[in-house]
Amino acid sequence: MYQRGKRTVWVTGATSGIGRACVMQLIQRGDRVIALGRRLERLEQLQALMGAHNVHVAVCDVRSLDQVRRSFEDLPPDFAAVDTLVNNAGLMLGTSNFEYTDSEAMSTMVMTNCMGVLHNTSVLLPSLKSSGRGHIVNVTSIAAYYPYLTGHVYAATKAFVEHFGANLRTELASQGVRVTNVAPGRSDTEFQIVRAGKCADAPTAGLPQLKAGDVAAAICWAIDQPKHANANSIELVPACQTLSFR
Ligand code: NDP
Ligand code: 8X3
Repeated sequence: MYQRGKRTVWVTGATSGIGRACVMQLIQRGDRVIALGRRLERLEQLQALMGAHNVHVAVCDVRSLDQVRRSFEDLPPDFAAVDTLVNNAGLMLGTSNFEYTDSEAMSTMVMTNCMGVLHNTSVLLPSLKSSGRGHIVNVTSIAAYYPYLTGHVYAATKAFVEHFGANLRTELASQGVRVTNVAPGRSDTEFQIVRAGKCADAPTAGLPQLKAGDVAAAICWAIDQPKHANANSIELVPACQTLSFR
């Protein structure tokens, strides 16, 4: 079996859901992880669970290029040689049609889902390149491919990341950096709670969902591919999630 060697992985959105599951699976496979998010208490709990020698944590809002840059500059030596970036932090806000969506929610989605990916990618890229085996995994969404009611801004941010990843791949392929887009469907995380906010029910309440660990396993699988192979994109949905009618 292919032995991929120990990696140093930067995971955004590690305080919950897919990001947290990803941190745990990577460490269980022997990797070192830098776990980022805004909620310090959650990060400290994760570090206590997984061990400080395995996981370095950093409070970082991905909307701020300065915070991303500082988090990278402050890495302890054991964690400084980052070769893998998982652009996972993201959110959807609101359950209404576009005309009832306020501009603050729109801006938060664009800044987090689009600019967050650009900030982390630009700060980490020199390290990924110099590692000689860099890998960027973007967590997008099936919303990037299949339109749905109330998807509007969120889905468009995920389409942005899909195209950014696919285009970035063309310039990085010759520089030893792989790019994978992972597009999950409905997953059992805090995503719908964040999305619905004060609303009682998210539109997907009660529907079958993937587990966060299912998506994390797909991310790990992509990272595990031998150096000569790249998983360009992975679309992973609950077996019963239909895509034209939801
Ligand atoms: P969660 O809400 O459980 O996790 C989202 C993570 O993003 C949290 O760790 C949160 O950390 C972090 N985050 C949000 N805003 C910021 C910010 N400004 N700066 C830094 N971190 C931030 O949802 P998921 O695990 O489901 O979401 C992970 C990714 O998966 C997202 O990109 C989402 O769009 C995508 N996705 C999710 C699907 C689902 O059904 N769950 C389906 C398809 C895609 P904190 O609040 O501590 O900063
Ligand atoms: C969200 C995808 O299917 O939960 O990214 O709306 S879905």
